[in-house]
Amino acid sequence: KPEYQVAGDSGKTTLWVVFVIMVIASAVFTGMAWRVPVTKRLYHVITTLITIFAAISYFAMATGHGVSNNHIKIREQHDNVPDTYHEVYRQVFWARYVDWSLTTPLLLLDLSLLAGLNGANILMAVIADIIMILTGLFAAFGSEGTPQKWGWYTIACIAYLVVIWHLAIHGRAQAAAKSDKVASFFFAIAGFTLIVWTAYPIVWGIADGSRRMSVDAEIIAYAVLDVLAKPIFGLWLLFTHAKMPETNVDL
Ligand code: RET
Repeated sequence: KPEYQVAGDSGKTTLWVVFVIMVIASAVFTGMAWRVPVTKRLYHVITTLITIFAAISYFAMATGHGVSNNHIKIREQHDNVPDTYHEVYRQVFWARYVDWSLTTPLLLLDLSLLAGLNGANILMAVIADIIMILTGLFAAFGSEGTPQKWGWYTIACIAYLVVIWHLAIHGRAQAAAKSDKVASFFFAIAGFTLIVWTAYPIVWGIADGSRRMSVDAEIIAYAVLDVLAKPIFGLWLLFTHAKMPETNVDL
């Protein structure tokens, strides 16, 4: 008899709570955009799109639509009798990957504009980021729990290192060239981003990868990270931008 790993009440409630937080954040960021001239709204537009995409994805997950029951077979070996298989169906929320493939590039764009990164480096960081999310999707679905999924996971982690490289090395150098204030703000907010983002592959490895975390715990862990990575990040960026004219971009 197969085992079903599915969301319970705490997971479902959490999905709705985060949906509401993302809607409120989108409204707040829109209100903040309206207080500045349209030529100074680039960070506002990017940051609002991030929370709107997250709200849509959380709505899909909360209503039970952005999810699939992923089948895996775990082989059990016995002495002198044929192997048996333990079957597990675990809910995998594919809506997250749709969300991440759009929102993580936008988050990187926010950081890149703040640093004053050049076009070539921005594009390379964004493409590496998209490769990270798509290979993460292959890891989640591609291989019915076979070891190959860790191959995809490894490729995703290498792509993540490329993202970190562009932001940490080139981003920091460019920010330092702008001004001391921009440099220290970039160091703080990019450092915060690095810590929060790095928790995602850790949660993935424990939950989706090795199925040692319940679906509810997984939902709650990602919920905390998503609120930090999107609304909290956005508030910090937009409020600091308002006080720091050096962060303006001519685009
Ligand atoms: C996966 C699994 C494969 C290995 C790696 C991953 C990284 C994911 C990251 C996600 C960041 C998401 C954010 C969402 C917005 O709020 C795909 C989990 C490296 C870094 C910031």
